Amino acid sequence: MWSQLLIAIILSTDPSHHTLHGQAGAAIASPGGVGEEVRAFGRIEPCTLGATLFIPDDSRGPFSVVAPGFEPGDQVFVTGTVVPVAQLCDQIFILALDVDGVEPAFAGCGTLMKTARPRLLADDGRTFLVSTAGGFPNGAELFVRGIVTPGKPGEDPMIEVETIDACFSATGRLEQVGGCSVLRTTDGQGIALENTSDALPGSFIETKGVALEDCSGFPCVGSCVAKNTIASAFGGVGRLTEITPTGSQLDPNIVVGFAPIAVENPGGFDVGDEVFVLGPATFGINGPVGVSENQILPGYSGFGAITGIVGGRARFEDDAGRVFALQSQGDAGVGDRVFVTGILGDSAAAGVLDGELTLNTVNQTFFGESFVQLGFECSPLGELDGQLWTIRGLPSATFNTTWIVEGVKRTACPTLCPFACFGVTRAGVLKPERGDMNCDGVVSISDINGFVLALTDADEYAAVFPLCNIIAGDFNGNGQVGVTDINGFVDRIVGD
Ligand SMILES: [Ca+2]
Ligand SMILES: [Ca+2]
Repeated sequence: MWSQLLIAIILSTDPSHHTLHGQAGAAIASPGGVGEEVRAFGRIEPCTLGATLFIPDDSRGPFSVVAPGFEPGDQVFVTGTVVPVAQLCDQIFILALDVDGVEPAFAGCGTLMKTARPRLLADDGRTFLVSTAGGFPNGAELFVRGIVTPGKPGEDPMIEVETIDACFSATGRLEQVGGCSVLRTTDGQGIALENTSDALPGSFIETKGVALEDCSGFPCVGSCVAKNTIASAFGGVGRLTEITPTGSQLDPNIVVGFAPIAVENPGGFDVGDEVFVLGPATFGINGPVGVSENQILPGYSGFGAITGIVGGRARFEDDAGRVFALQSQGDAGVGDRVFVTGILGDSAAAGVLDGELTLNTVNQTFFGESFVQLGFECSPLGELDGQLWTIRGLPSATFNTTWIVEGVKRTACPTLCPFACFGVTRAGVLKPERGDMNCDGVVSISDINGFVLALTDADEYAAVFPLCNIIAGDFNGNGQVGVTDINGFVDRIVGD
């Protein structure tokens, strides 16, 4: 049975990249053919059943390895040979390395300190002696790569320097452009990367490495970075919900339903502002929890449709009639109803368009009814389109009720539950109780604004609460909301 499964997986494999944390479409590690010699810097990552993964910095692999004494996250230099043995790792078969040697290594940026012996104060807080300063001045920001040897008692460990160069550091989204892996930054620049490690196209990453002057070895034009390391970052749109002297909270909506994320730098933005945040992130079991040294720019999110392609760029018209040019259109085509987020920027065609959206996401949306139920640790679960989903972002977790939802089907879900995630962006209970004007399932003072709107401007009410039924404000049963319903509403709010 296992061999049949292995064959099935190999046959269904796209060898151009591998998915370590994806779901369906599991891939076998490649390239890196059997019999190939590997001598590479990289890092150790967890596998299952005690095995470990080696992820080289040269975009080969990953490979399963036996590396006693090393732990996930360790930077290493590994020598070995690819063998025709596959290890099941996180539901993916990974080719194994017959390891000749594993040595601790360092690859990263830091500040050169020219004391009696040159040292590197690494960005991760560690201090190393370096075998050479490479002619750089004191205080230089450098990218150093080499094998680490333990220091004498009381001394720092020593990096036997393999390369030492000026440090290049950037954060952005990994994209495939032709045959080229590019880091797309917030200013629109595309930087070709030598190493993409196990990062998936579309993911936000932080990379550190060496900026090359000659990029002729890369399959794309522009700037390029070699020997680079990859770390996960957070990039996305949300609303600032809180600003404190020590930082801010972001309620992110490209990742609908994630817990709020702590944002180190709120810039000049205020609570309630929609912003795009990008920076190195710390991650918890359910996704990102904090972003530091972040960029913060005006953000946008909205529902609408792709209306056409102009000059090679998709046009997006949102439900308010605003028209934007998109940097990328994802899998969506003209006419598709979508939910779009991105950085809101001025357009060169100002006056024609309402702006351009860069580093944007385009998700096709679902609109319909969902029965919400208890799923124990996966709660709440919802039925949509004949399938069970982990529901994220519902305004309340009222079980065994039917909601009208509009949102985004997400293939990856940042939980340990076996169901894919549905991110709710707008929701309303199917049959709101009388007085529940925002149709969140409960009657409270938060319904007052909705009632006033229903009373004064039914069209505006429908625009602000597109999933709600205005008839929830009809207390005297005459089929419409009017001044004769005010007493009933007030009685209901104050508890009769
Ligand atoms: Ca309500
Ligand atoms: Ca009425």
